[in-house]
Amino acid sequence: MSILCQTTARQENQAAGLLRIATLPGHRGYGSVIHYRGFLVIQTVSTTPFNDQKPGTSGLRKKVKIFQQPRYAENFIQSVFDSLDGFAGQTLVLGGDGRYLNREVIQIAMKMAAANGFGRVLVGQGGILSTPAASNLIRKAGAFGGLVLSASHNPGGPDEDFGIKYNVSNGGPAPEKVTDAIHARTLEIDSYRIIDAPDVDLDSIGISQLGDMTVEVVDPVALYAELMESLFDFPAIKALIAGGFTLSFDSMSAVTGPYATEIFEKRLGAPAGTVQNGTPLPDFGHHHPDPNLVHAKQLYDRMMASDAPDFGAASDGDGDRNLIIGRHSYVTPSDSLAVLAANAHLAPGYAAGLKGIARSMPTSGAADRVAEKLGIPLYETPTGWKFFGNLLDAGMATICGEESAGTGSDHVREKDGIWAVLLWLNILAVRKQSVVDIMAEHWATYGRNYYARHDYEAIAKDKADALMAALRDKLTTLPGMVNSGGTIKAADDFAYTDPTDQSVSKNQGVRVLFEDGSRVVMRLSGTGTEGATLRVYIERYMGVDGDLGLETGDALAPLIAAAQEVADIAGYTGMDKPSVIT
Ligand code: VG1
Ligand code: CO
Repeated sequence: MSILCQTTARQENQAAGLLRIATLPGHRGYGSVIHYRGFLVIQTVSTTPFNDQKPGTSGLRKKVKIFQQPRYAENFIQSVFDSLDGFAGQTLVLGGDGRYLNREVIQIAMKMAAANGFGRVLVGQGGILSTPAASNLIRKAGAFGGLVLSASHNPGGPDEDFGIKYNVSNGGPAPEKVTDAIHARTLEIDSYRIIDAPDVDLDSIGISQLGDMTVEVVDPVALYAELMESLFDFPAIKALIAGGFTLSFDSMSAVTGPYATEIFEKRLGAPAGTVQNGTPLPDFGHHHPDPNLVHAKQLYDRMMASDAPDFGAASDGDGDRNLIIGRHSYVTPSDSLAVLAANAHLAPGYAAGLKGIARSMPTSGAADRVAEKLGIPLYETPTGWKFFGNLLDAGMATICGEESAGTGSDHVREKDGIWAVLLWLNILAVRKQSVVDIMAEHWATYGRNYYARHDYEAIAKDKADALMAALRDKLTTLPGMVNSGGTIKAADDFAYTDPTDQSVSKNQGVRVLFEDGSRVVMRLSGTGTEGATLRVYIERYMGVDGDLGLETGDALAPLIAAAQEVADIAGYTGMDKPSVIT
Protein backbone atom coordinates (compact mmCIF):
# COMPACT_ATOMS: atom_id res chain seq x y z
CA MET A 1 0.00 0.00 0.00
CA SER A 2 1.48 3.33 -1.01
CA ILE A 3 -0.30 6.24 0.58
CA LEU A 4 1.21 9.64 0.16
CA CYS A 5 -1.68 11.96 0.81
CA GLN A 6 -4.89 11.81 2.77
CA THR A 7 -7.16 11.36 -0.18
CA THR A 8 -5.13 8.49 -1.55
CA ALA A 9 -4.92 7.01 1.89
CA ARG A 10 -8.64 7.12 2.26
CA GLN A 11 -9.24 5.60 -1.14
CA GLU A 12 -6.73 2.84 -0.66
CA ASN A 13 -7.96 2.01 2.77
CA GLN A 14 -11.49 1.94 1.54
CA ALA A 15 -10.49 -0.32 -1.27
CA ALA A 16 -8.80 -2.58 1.24
CA GLY A 17 -11.90 -2.52 3.38
CA LEU A 18 -9.93 -1.12 6.29
CA LEU A 19 -11.54 2.26 6.60
CA ARG A 20 -14.93 3.69 5.99
CA ILE A 21 -14.33 7.37 6.53
CA ALA A 22 -17.66 8.60 5.25
CA THR A 23 -19.61 6.35 7.54
CA LEU A 24 -17.61 7.02 10.68
CA PRO A 25 -19.41 8.95 13.38
CA GLY A 26 -17.83 12.32 14.07
CA HIS A 27 -16.02 12.34 10.74
CA ARG A 28 -14.19 15.64 10.33
CA GLY A 29 -14.17 15.70 6.58
CA TYR A 30 -11.71 15.19 3.77
CA GLY A 31 -8.10 16.12 4.31
CA SER A 32 -8.13 15.66 8.06
CA VAL A 33 -6.68 12.62 9.73
CA ILE A 34 -9.17 10.32 11.31
CA HIS A 35 -8.42 9.35 14.88
CA TYR A 36 -10.77 6.52 15.53
CA ARG A 37 -9.76 3.41 17.33
CA GLY A 38 -9.30 0.74 14.78
CA PHE A 39 -9.68 3.18 11.92
CA LEU A 40 -6.41 5.01 11.57
CA VAL A 41 -4.83 6.13 8.36
CA ILE A 42 -1.73 4.23 7.39
CA GLN A 43 0.72 6.52 5.71
CA THR A 44 3.52 5.36 3.49
CA VAL A 45 6.13 8.07 3.60
CA SER A 46 8.82 8.41 0.97
CA THR A 47 12.36 8.45 2.25
CA THR A 48 15.95 8.15 1.10
CA PRO A 49 18.63 6.04 2.78
CA PHE A 50 21.12 7.24 5.37
CA ASN A 51 24.49 5.64 4.80
CA ASP A 52 25.50 5.45 8.47
CA GLN A 53 23.00 3.00 9.94
CA LYS A 54 25.21 -0.06 10.38
CA PRO A 55 24.48 -1.68 13.76
CA GLY A 56 27.61 -2.04 15.91
CA THR A 57 28.46 -4.38 18.78
CA SER A 58 25.03 -3.75 20.26
CA GLY A 59 22.58 -2.07 17.92
CA LEU A 60 22.68 1.32 16.23
CA ARG A 61 24.19 4.03 18.44
CA LYS A 62 24.50 7.64 17.42
CA LYS A 63 24.41 11.11 18.83
CA VAL A 64 20.89 12.28 19.72
CA LYS A 65 21.27 15.06 17.14
CA ILE A 66 21.70 12.45 14.43
CA PHE A 67 18.66 10.52 15.60
CA GLN A 68 16.69 13.77 15.60
CA GLN A 69 17.10 14.23 11.86
CA PRO A 70 13.78 13.80 10.10
CA ARG A 71 13.18 10.16 9.02
CA TYR A 72 16.35 8.86 10.74
CA ALA A 73 14.76 6.71 13.44
CA GLU A 74 11.87 5.84 11.11
CA ASN A 75 14.27 4.59 8.41
CA PHE A 76 16.07 2.32 10.84
CA ILE A 77 12.92 0.93 12.44
CA GLN A 78 11.35 0.26 9.04
CA SER A 79 14.58 -1.44 7.94
CA VAL A 80 14.29 -3.71 10.97
CA PHE A 81 10.70 -4.59 10.13
CA ASP A 82 11.55 -5.08 6.45
CA SER A 83 14.23 -7.59 7.44
CA LEU A 84 11.80 -9.76 9.39
CA ASP A 85 9.25 -12.27 8.22
CA GLY A 86 6.02 -13.46 9.72
CA PHE A 87 5.26 -10.90 12.42
CA ALA A 88 1.73 -10.05 11.26
CA GLY A 89 -0.53 -10.14 14.30
CA GLN A 90 2.42 -10.94 16.59
CA THR A 91 3.68 -9.18 19.72
CA LEU A 92 6.51 -6.63 19.83
CA VAL A 93 8.11 -5.60 23.13
CA LEU A 94 9.18 -1.98 23.43
CA GLY A 95 11.12 -0.18 26.10
CA GLY A 96 14.28 1.69 26.85
CA ASP A 97 16.54 3.03 29.52
CA GLY A 98 14.68 6.33 29.85
CA ARG A 99 17.36 8.44 28.26
CA TYR A 100 16.68 11.61 26.29
CA LEU A 101 14.53 10.83 23.18
CA ASN A 102 13.25 7.55 24.67
CA ARG A 103 9.61 8.61 24.83
CA GLU A 104 9.56 10.19 21.39
CA VAL A 105 11.05 7.18 19.64
CA ILE A 106 8.75 4.82 21.53
CA GLN A 107 5.73 6.70 20.17
CA ILE A 108 7.15 6.50 16.64
CA ALA A 109 7.96 2.81 17.00
CA MET A 110 4.45 2.01 18.25
CA LYS A 111 2.81 3.82 15.35
CA MET A 112 5.14 2.11 12.88
CA ALA A 113 4.52 -1.30 14.46
CA ALA A 114 0.77 -0.73 14.06
CA ALA A 115 1.20 0.36 10.44
CA ASN A 116 3.38 -2.64 9.69
CA GLY A 117 0.88 -5.17 11.03
CA PHE A 118 2.02 -6.16 14.51
CA GLY A 119 -0.95 -7.33 16.58
CA ARG A 120 0.23 -6.16 19.97
CA VAL A 121 2.88 -4.01 21.56
CA LEU A 122 3.97 -4.52 25.17
CA VAL A 123 5.62 -1.38 26.43
CA GLY A 124 7.10 -0.66 29.84
CA GLN A 125 5.35 2.03 31.87
CA GLY A 126 6.95 5.40 31.18
CA GLY A 127 8.73 3.73 28.25
CA ILE A 128 11.05 2.05 30.72
CA LEU A 129 12.45 -1.47 30.43
CA SER A 130 15.93 -2.46 31.45
CA THR A 131 17.66 -4.56 28.80
CA PRO A 132 17.42 -7.80 30.84
CA ALA A 133 13.79 -7.04 31.74
CA ALA A 134 13.01 -6.52 28.04
CA SER A 135 14.65 -9.85 27.27
CA ASN A 136 12.57 -11.54 29.95
CA LEU A 137 9.36 -9.92 28.74
CA ILE A 138 9.98 -11.05 25.16
CA ARG A 139 10.44 -14.62 26.40
CA LYS A 140 7.56 -14.68 28.85
CA ALA A 141 5.10 -13.05 26.45
CA GLY A 142 6.12 -15.28 23.55
CA ALA A 143 6.78 -12.09 21.60
CA PHE A 144 8.09 -12.06 18.06
CA GLY A 145 10.84 -9.70 19.15
CA GLY A 146 11.53 -6.35 20.74
CA LEU A 147 13.06 -2.96 20.23
CA VAL A 148 15.33 -1.89 23.07
CA LEU A 149 16.04 1.83 23.04
CA SER A 150 19.36 2.47 24.68
CA ALA A 151 22.94 3.47 24.17
CA SER A 152 23.74 1.50 27.30
CA HIS A 153 26.82 2.81 29.08
CA ASN A 154 27.13 5.86 26.79
CA PRO A 155 26.07 9.22 28.28
CA GLY A 156 22.57 10.58 27.60
CA GLY A 157 21.04 14.00 27.01
CA PRO A 158 20.42 16.31 24.03
CA ASP A 159 24.11 16.36 23.09
CA GLU A 160 24.88 12.77 23.96
CA ASP A 161 23.93 9.34 22.70
CA PHE A 162 20.86 7.34 21.76
CA GLY A 163 20.45 3.87 20.34
CA ILE A 164 18.06 1.28 18.96
CA LYS A 165 18.62 -2.46 19.13
CA TYR A 166 16.44 -5.25 17.82
CA ASN A 167 16.08 -8.45 19.86
CA VAL A 168 14.70 -11.68 18.46
CA SER A 169 12.16 -14.10 19.89
CA ASN A 170 14.60 -15.83 22.25
CA GLY A 171 14.96 -12.45 23.97
CA GLY A 172 18.51 -11.89 22.78
CA PRO A 173 20.13 -9.38 20.45
CA ALA A 174 19.62 -10.15 16.79
CA PRO A 175 22.43 -12.35 15.45
CA GLU A 176 24.80 -11.00 12.82
CA LYS A 177 22.88 -12.39 9.87
CA VAL A 178 19.87 -10.32 10.97
CA THR A 179 21.86 -7.16 11.73
CA ASP A 180 23.59 -7.53 8.35
CA ALA A 181 20.19 -7.76 6.64
CA ILE A 182 18.97 -4.69 8.54
CA HIS A 183 22.04 -2.77 7.47
CA ALA A 184 21.60 -3.80 3.84
CA ARG A 185 18.00 -2.65 3.99
CA THR A 186 18.95 0.77 5.44
CA LEU A 187 20.95 1.38 2.27
CA GLU A 188 18.00 0.74 -0.04
CA ILE A 189 14.97 1.86 1.88
CA ASP A 190 12.62 4.20 -0.02
CA SER A 191 9.60 4.43 2.26
CA TYR A 192 8.36 3.71 5.75
CA ARG A 193 4.91 3.04 7.14
CA ILE A 194 3.36 4.82 10.07
CA ILE A 195 -0.13 5.54 11.26
CA ASP A 196 -1.23 9.04 12.07
CA ALA A 197 -2.57 8.87 15.59
CA PRO A 198 -2.34 10.72 18.87
CA ASP A 199 0.39 9.64 21.25
CA VAL A 200 -0.34 6.72 23.56
CA ASP A 201 -0.39 7.48 27.29
CA LEU A 202 2.76 5.67 28.45
CA ASP A 203 2.32 6.48 32.12
CA SER A 204 -0.82 4.57 32.98
CA ILE A 205 -0.76 0.81 33.10
CA GLY A 206 -3.50 -0.54 30.90
CA ILE A 207 -4.61 -1.57 27.46
CA SER A 208 -5.49 0.66 24.54
CA GLN A 209 -5.85 0.37 20.79
CA LEU A 210 -3.72 1.85 18.05
CA GLY A 211 -5.39 1.02 14.76
CA ASP A 212 -5.75 -2.73 14.70
CA MET A 213 -2.93 -3.14 17.19
CA THR A 214 -3.34 -3.48 20.94
CA VAL A 215 -0.99 -1.53 23.19
CA GLU A 216 -0.40 -2.84 26.69
CA VAL A 217 1.49 -0.57 29.07
CA VAL A 218 2.99 -2.95 31.63
CA ASP A 219 4.78 -2.69 34.96
CA PRO A 220 8.46 -2.87 33.93
CA VAL A 221 9.65 -4.32 37.24
CA ALA A 222 7.17 -6.95 38.49
CA LEU A 223 7.85 -9.80 36.07
CA TYR A 224 11.60 -9.30 36.33
CA ALA A 225 11.57 -9.23 40.15
CA GLU A 226 9.55 -12.45 40.10
CA LEU A 227 12.17 -14.10 37.88
CA MET A 228 14.95 -13.05 40.27
CA GLU A 229 13.01 -14.46 43.20
CA SER A 230 12.67 -17.77 41.39
CA LEU A 231 16.44 -18.07 40.89
CA PHE A 232 17.87 -16.98 44.22
CA ASP A 233 17.38 -17.76 47.87
CA PHE A 234 15.71 -14.49 48.88
CA PRO A 235 15.07 -15.62 52.49
CA ALA A 236 18.80 -16.38 52.94
CA ILE A 237 19.84 -13.02 51.49
CA LYS A 238 17.20 -11.30 53.60
CA ALA A 239 18.56 -13.00 56.70
CA LEU A 240 22.10 -11.94 55.78
CA ILE A 241 20.99 -8.32 55.50
CA ALA A 242 18.89 -8.51 58.67
CA GLY A 243 22.01 -9.82 60.43
CA GLY A 244 23.86 -6.57 59.74
CA PHE A 245 25.46 -7.17 56.34
CA THR A 246 25.56 -3.81 54.57
CA LEU A 247 25.37 -3.04 50.88
CA SER A 248 25.31 -0.10 48.55
CA PHE A 249 23.94 -0.16 45.02
CA ASP A 250 24.57 2.73 42.64
CA SER A 251 21.99 2.95 39.85
CA MET A 252 23.90 5.86 38.32
CA SER A 253 20.60 7.74 37.71
CA ALA A 254 19.85 5.17 35.04
CA VAL A 255 17.29 2.44 34.45
CA THR A 256 17.98 0.09 37.37
CA GLY A 257 16.70 2.53 40.04
CA PRO A 258 13.14 1.16 40.19
CA TYR A 259 14.36 -2.44 39.88
CA ALA A 260 16.99 -2.11 42.58
CA THR A 261 14.66 -0.30 44.98
CA GLU A 262 11.99 -2.98 44.59
CA ILE A 263 14.42 -5.88 44.93
CA PHE A 264 17.07 -4.76 47.43
CA GLU A 265 15.07 -2.43 49.62
CA LYS A 266 11.49 -3.73 49.39
CA ARG A 267 11.90 -7.45 48.88
CA LEU A 268 15.22 -8.06 50.62
CA GLY A 269 14.78 -5.55 53.43
CA ALA A 270 17.89 -3.44 52.89
CA PRO A 271 17.43 -0.01 54.49
CA ALA A 272 16.22 2.96 52.46
CA GLY A 273 19.23 4.66 50.93
CA THR A 274 20.89 1.36 49.98
CA VAL A 275 20.05 2.26 46.39
CA GLN A 276 21.81 5.47 45.41
CA ASN A 277 21.03 7.63 42.38
CA GLY A 278 17.86 5.57 42.06
CA THR A 279 15.73 7.84 39.90
CA PRO A 280 16.23 7.35 36.15
CA LEU A 281 17.02 10.72 34.56
CA PRO A 282 17.04 11.48 30.81
CA ASP A 283 20.63 12.73 31.07
CA PHE A 284 21.69 10.42 33.94
CA GLY A 285 22.35 13.53 36.01
CA HIS A 286 25.12 14.50 33.54
CA HIS A 287 27.01 11.38 34.52
CA HIS A 288 28.45 8.68 32.36
CA PRO A 289 26.44 5.58 33.30
CA ASP A 290 29.33 3.19 32.87
CA PRO A 291 29.96 1.15 36.02
CA ASN A 292 33.74 1.20 36.09
CA LEU A 293 36.28 2.62 38.47
CA VAL A 294 36.41 5.92 36.62
CA HIS A 295 32.71 6.66 36.24
CA ALA A 296 31.46 4.94 39.41
CA LYS A 297 34.07 6.74 41.47
CA GLN A 298 31.52 7.76 44.10
CA LEU A 299 30.83 4.10 44.84
CA TYR A 300 34.50 3.19 44.66
CA ASP A 301 35.41 5.86 47.21
CA ARG A 302 32.62 4.69 49.50
CA MET A 303 33.87 1.11 49.25
CA MET A 304 37.46 2.09 50.05
CA ALA A 305 36.52 4.26 53.06
CA SER A 306 37.17 3.02 56.59
CA ASP A 307 33.43 2.71 57.24
CA ALA A 308 32.72 1.02 53.89
CA PRO A 309 29.73 -1.28 53.51
CA ASP A 310 30.39 -5.00 53.11
CA PHE A 311 29.38 -5.03 49.48
CA GLY A 312 29.02 -2.45 46.73
CA ALA A 313 27.68 -2.70 43.21
CA ALA A 314 26.63 -0.51 40.32
CA SER A 315 24.89 -0.94 37.01
CA ASP A 316 24.94 0.87 33.68
CA GLY A 317 22.47 2.92 31.64
CA ASP A 318 20.30 -0.01 30.54
CA GLY A 319 20.92 -2.32 33.49
CA ASP A 320 22.82 -5.11 31.84
CA ARG A 321 26.26 -4.45 33.32
CA ASN A 322 27.49 -4.82 36.88
CA LEU A 323 30.40 -3.53 38.90
CA ILE A 324 31.26 -5.53 42.00
CA ILE A 325 33.35 -4.07 44.80
CA GLY A 326 33.75 -5.80 48.13
CA ARG A 327 34.75 -3.83 51.20
CA HIS A 328 38.20 -2.54 50.20
CA SER A 329 38.33 -5.01 47.34
CA TYR A 330 37.55 -4.40 43.66
CA VAL A 331 36.65 -7.54 41.71
CA THR A 332 37.52 -7.47 38.02
CA PRO A 333 34.61 -8.51 35.82
CA SER A 334 36.63 -11.44 34.49
CA ASP A 335 37.28 -12.66 38.03
CA SER A 336 33.66 -12.07 38.94
CA LEU A 337 32.57 -14.34 36.09
CA ALA A 338 34.93 -17.05 37.35
CA VAL A 339 33.76 -16.76 40.96
CA LEU A 340 30.09 -16.78 39.96
CA ALA A 341 30.62 -19.85 37.79
CA ALA A 342 32.54 -21.67 40.52
CA ASN A 343 29.85 -20.96 43.14
CA ALA A 344 26.63 -20.80 41.14
CA HIS A 345 25.47 -24.17 42.46
CA LEU A 346 24.97 -22.47 45.85
CA ALA A 347 21.94 -20.62 44.42
CA PRO A 348 18.72 -22.61 44.00
CA GLY A 349 18.33 -21.73 40.31
CA TYR A 350 21.71 -23.29 39.52
CA ALA A 351 21.78 -26.12 42.07
CA ALA A 352 21.87 -28.68 39.26
CA GLY A 353 25.23 -27.29 38.09
CA LEU A 354 26.30 -25.62 34.89
CA LYS A 355 26.24 -27.05 31.38
CA GLY A 356 29.07 -24.88 30.17
CA ILE A 357 30.63 -21.44 30.46
CA ALA A 358 31.04 -18.94 27.65
CA ARG A 359 33.18 -15.82 27.64
CA SER A 360 34.10 -13.26 25.03
CA MET A 361 37.60 -13.65 23.62
CA PRO A 362 39.09 -10.55 25.32
CA THR A 363 37.75 -11.68 28.72
CA SER A 364 40.44 -13.22 30.90
CA GLY A 365 40.92 -16.96 31.09
CA ALA A 366 39.97 -17.09 34.79
CA ALA A 367 36.67 -18.77 33.92
CA ASP A 368 38.49 -21.35 31.77
CA ARG A 369 40.13 -22.79 34.87
CA VAL A 370 36.79 -23.08 36.61
CA ALA A 371 35.30 -24.84 33.60
CA GLU A 372 38.25 -27.21 33.54
CA LYS A 373 37.82 -28.05 37.21
CA LEU A 374 34.07 -28.53 36.82
CA GLY A 375 34.67 -30.71 33.76
CA ILE A 376 32.38 -28.60 31.57
CA PRO A 377 33.04 -26.93 28.20
CA LEU A 378 34.30 -23.37 27.86
CA TYR A 379 33.34 -21.39 24.75
CA GLU A 380 35.26 -18.37 23.52
CA THR A 381 33.15 -15.98 21.44
CA PRO A 382 33.65 -12.58 19.84
CA THR A 383 32.78 -9.45 21.82
CA GLY A 384 29.05 -8.75 22.20
CA TRP A 385 26.18 -10.62 23.80
CA LYS A 386 24.65 -11.62 20.47
CA PHE A 387 27.18 -14.43 20.18
CA PHE A 388 26.02 -16.15 23.39
CA GLY A 389 22.38 -16.59 22.30
CA ASN A 390 22.86 -19.73 20.22
CA LEU A 391 24.96 -21.43 22.93
CA LEU A 392 22.32 -20.67 25.56
CA ASP A 393 19.46 -21.77 23.30
CA ALA A 394 21.26 -25.03 22.54
CA GLY A 395 21.78 -25.73 26.25
CA MET A 396 25.55 -25.74 25.73
CA ALA A 397 26.31 -22.93 28.20
CA THR A 398 24.58 -21.78 31.37
CA ILE A 399 26.69 -18.79 32.41
CA CYS A 400 28.30 -16.21 30.13
CA GLY A 401 30.43 -13.16 30.70
CA GLU A 402 32.47 -10.36 29.26
CA GLU A 403 35.36 -8.37 30.65
CA SER A 404 33.28 -5.21 30.16
CA ALA A 405 31.26 -5.90 33.32
CA GLY A 406 28.65 -8.09 31.71
CA THR A 407 27.60 -11.38 33.24
CA GLY A 408 24.45 -13.38 32.75
CA SER A 409 22.91 -16.80 32.39
CA ASP A 410 20.30 -18.76 30.51
CA HIS A 411 17.51 -17.08 32.53
CA VAL A 412 17.33 -14.42 29.79
CA ARG A 413 19.34 -13.75 26.63
CA GLU A 414 21.04 -10.53 27.71
CA LYS A 415 23.64 -9.81 30.31
CA ASP A 416 22.04 -8.83 33.57
CA GLY A 417 23.48 -6.46 36.17
CA ILE A 418 21.07 -7.06 39.05
CA TRP A 419 21.19 -10.81 38.44
CA ALA A 420 24.98 -10.77 38.96
CA VAL A 421 24.62 -8.80 42.18
CA LEU A 422 21.98 -11.20 43.49
CA LEU A 423 24.10 -14.23 42.66
CA TRP A 424 26.99 -12.65 44.56
CA LEU A 425 24.69 -11.95 47.51
CA ASN A 426 23.36 -15.49 47.43
CA ILE A 427 26.91 -16.84 47.47
CA LEU A 428 27.89 -14.51 50.32
CA ALA A 429 24.79 -15.57 52.27
CA VAL A 430 25.75 -19.24 51.96
CA ARG A 431 29.51 -18.97 52.39
CA LYS A 432 29.36 -16.36 55.14
CA GLN A 433 32.75 -14.97 54.12
CA SER A 434 33.85 -11.53 53.00
CA VAL A 435 34.49 -10.71 49.34
CA VAL A 436 38.21 -10.36 50.11
CA ASP A 437 38.33 -13.87 51.57
CA ILE A 438 36.35 -15.36 48.72
CA MET A 439 38.75 -13.83 46.20
CA ALA A 440 41.82 -15.00 48.11
CA GLU A 441 40.47 -18.54 48.25
CA HIS A 442 39.56 -18.45 44.59
CA TRP A 443 43.08 -17.43 43.52
CA ALA A 444 44.65 -19.95 45.87
CA THR A 445 42.61 -22.65 44.12
CA TYR A 446 42.83 -21.58 40.49
CA GLY A 447 45.72 -19.12 40.27
CA ARG A 448 45.18 -15.50 39.34
CA ASN A 449 44.67 -13.87 35.96
CA TYR A 450 46.00 -10.34 36.38
CA TYR A 451 44.00 -8.30 33.95
CA ALA A 452 43.30 -4.76 32.76
CA ARG A 453 41.74 -3.03 29.79
CA HIS A 454 43.25 0.17 28.48
CA ASP A 455 40.97 2.34 26.34
CA TYR A 456 42.27 5.05 24.02
CA GLU A 457 39.15 7.08 23.32
CA ALA A 458 38.17 9.56 20.61
CA ILE A 459 41.08 8.75 18.29
CA ALA A 460 40.74 9.90 14.69
CA LYS A 461 39.13 7.01 12.84
CA ASP A 462 41.74 6.89 10.08
CA LYS A 463 44.52 6.69 12.66
CA ALA A 464 42.81 3.86 14.49
CA ASP A 465 42.20 2.00 11.24
CA ALA A 466 45.82 2.49 10.22
CA LEU A 467 47.05 1.12 13.55
CA MET A 468 44.93 -2.01 13.20
CA ALA A 469 45.87 -2.46 9.53
CA ALA A 470 49.59 -2.23 10.34
CA LEU A 471 49.14 -4.72 13.16
CA ARG A 472 47.26 -7.15 10.96
CA ASP A 473 49.95 -6.84 8.31
CA LYS A 474 52.67 -8.00 10.62
CA LEU A 475 50.85 -10.87 12.31
CA THR A 476 52.82 -13.55 10.51
CA THR A 477 56.15 -11.99 11.48
CA LEU A 478 55.42 -11.78 15.20
CA PRO A 479 55.81 -15.40 16.36
CA GLY A 480 59.29 -15.98 17.74
CA MET A 481 59.91 -12.29 18.34
CA VAL A 482 61.10 -11.31 21.81
CA ASN A 483 60.00 -8.04 23.40
CA SER A 484 59.26 -6.67 26.89
CA GLY A 485 56.45 -9.20 27.31
CA GLY A 486 58.70 -12.20 26.57
CA THR A 487 58.67 -14.46 23.53
CA ILE A 488 55.65 -14.25 21.25
CA LYS A 489 54.25 -17.70 20.65
CA ALA A 490 51.42 -16.88 18.25
CA ALA A 491 49.52 -13.95 16.81
CA ASP A 492 46.25 -13.93 14.91
CA ASP A 493 43.04 -12.08 14.14
CA PHE A 494 40.34 -13.87 16.07
CA ALA A 495 37.68 -15.64 14.01
CA TYR A 496 34.75 -17.53 15.47
CA THR A 497 32.74 -20.38 14.07
CA ASP A 498 29.46 -20.74 15.90
CA PRO A 499 29.25 -24.42 16.90
CA THR A 500 25.46 -24.47 16.52
CA ASP A 501 25.02 -23.09 13.01
CA GLN A 502 28.63 -22.91 11.72
CA SER A 503 28.29 -19.19 10.95
CA VAL A 504 31.70 -17.52 10.81
CA SER A 505 32.61 -14.09 12.22
CA LYS A 506 36.02 -12.79 11.20
CA ASN A 507 38.29 -9.91 12.25
CA GLN A 508 37.14 -9.94 15.86
CA GLY A 509 40.36 -8.67 17.42
CA VAL A 510 44.10 -9.16 17.16
CA ARG A 511 45.64 -11.52 19.72
CA VAL A 512 49.30 -11.58 20.59
CA LEU A 513 49.99 -14.66 22.69
CA PHE A 514 53.19 -15.08 24.69
CA GLU A 515 54.92 -18.30 25.60
CA ASP A 516 54.12 -18.01 29.31
CA GLY A 517 50.37 -17.79 28.60
CA SER A 518 50.20 -13.98 28.86
CA ARG A 519 48.47 -12.09 26.08
CA VAL A 520 47.67 -8.72 24.63
CA VAL A 521 44.50 -8.27 22.60
CA MET A 522 43.60 -5.22 20.53
CA ARG A 523 40.38 -4.28 18.82
CA LEU A 524 38.34 -1.23 17.98
CA SER A 525 35.14 -0.54 19.89
CA GLY A 526 31.84 -1.04 18.11
CA THR A 527 29.69 1.04 20.46
CA GLY A 528 31.26 4.50 20.38
CA THR A 529 29.77 7.50 18.64
CA GLU A 530 32.79 9.77 18.38
CA GLY A 531 35.89 8.91 16.37
CA ALA A 532 37.28 5.52 17.29
CA THR A 533 38.20 3.83 20.56
CA LEU A 534 41.10 1.41 20.70
CA ARG A 535 40.74 -1.24 23.39
CA VAL A 536 43.89 -2.97 24.58
CA TYR A 537 43.28 -5.99 26.79
CA ILE A 538 46.22 -7.19 28.85
CA GLU A 539 46.39 -10.45 30.76
CA ARG A 540 49.01 -12.36 32.69
CA TYR A 541 48.39 -15.64 34.45
CA MET A 542 50.06 -16.46 37.75
CA GLY A 543 49.79 -20.06 38.96
CA VAL A 544 48.94 -20.92 42.57
CA ASP A 545 52.62 -21.05 43.47
CA GLY A 546 53.29 -17.54 42.10
CA ASP A 547 52.79 -14.18 43.75
CA LEU A 548 49.03 -13.73 44.01
CA GLY A 549 49.16 -10.40 45.82
CA LEU A 550 50.77 -8.09 43.26
CA GLU A 551 49.32 -4.73 42.28
CA THR A 552 47.68 -5.25 38.88
CA GLY A 553 49.62 -2.37 37.28
CA ASP A 554 52.93 -3.85 38.44
CA ALA A 555 52.03 -7.36 37.33
CA LEU A 556 51.10 -6.12 33.86
CA ALA A 557 53.83 -3.51 33.30
CA PRO A 558 55.98 -5.65 30.94
CA LEU A 559 52.95 -6.49 28.81
CA ILE A 560 51.82 -2.87 28.67
CA ALA A 561 55.25 -2.05 27.29
CA ALA A 562 54.96 -4.95 24.86
CA ALA A 563 51.64 -3.63 23.51
CA GLN A 564 53.30 -0.30 22.75
CA GLU A 565 56.24 -2.05 21.07
CA VAL A 566 54.02 -4.19 18.88
CA ALA A 567 51.45 -1.60 17.85
CA ASP A 568 53.12 1.81 18.28
CA ILE A 569 50.01 3.07 20.06
CA ALA A 570 51.58 6.39 21.03
CA GLY A 571 52.75 6.98 17.47
CA TYR A 572 49.32 6.40 15.90
CA THR A 573 47.14 7.97 18.58
CA GLY A 574 49.38 10.73 19.86
CA MET A 575 48.41 9.59 23.37
CA ASP A 576 51.08 8.44 25.78
CA LYS A 577 48.57 6.88 28.13
CA PRO A 578 45.06 5.48 27.90
CA SER A 579 42.02 7.64 28.68
CA VAL A 580 40.40 4.94 30.80
CA ILE A 581 41.85 1.93 32.58
CA THR A 582 39.41 -0.69 33.87
C1 VG1 B 1 31.36 -2.88 24.51
C2 VG1 B 1 31.96 -4.00 25.33
C3 VG1 B 1 31.28 -5.31 25.01
C4 VG1 B 1 29.77 -5.16 25.24
C5 VG1 B 1 29.24 -3.99 24.46
C6 VG1 B 1 27.78 -3.72 24.74
O1 VG1 B 1 31.55 -3.12 23.15
O2 VG1 B 1 33.33 -4.10 25.08
O3 VG1 B 1 31.82 -6.32 25.80
O4 VG1 B 1 29.10 -6.33 24.86
O5 VG1 B 1 29.96 -2.81 24.78
O6 VG1 B 1 27.56 -3.51 26.09
P1 VG1 B 1 32.71 -2.42 22.29
O7 VG1 B 1 32.47 -2.86 20.88
O8 VG1 B 1 32.57 -0.96 22.51
O9 VG1 B 1 34.00 -2.92 22.85
V1 VG1 B 1 26.40 -2.44 26.57
O10 VG1 B 1 26.19 -2.60 28.25
O11 VG1 B 1 27.04 -1.03 25.99
O12 VG1 B 1 25.05 -2.93 25.72
CO1 CO C 1 24.48 -1.90 28.90
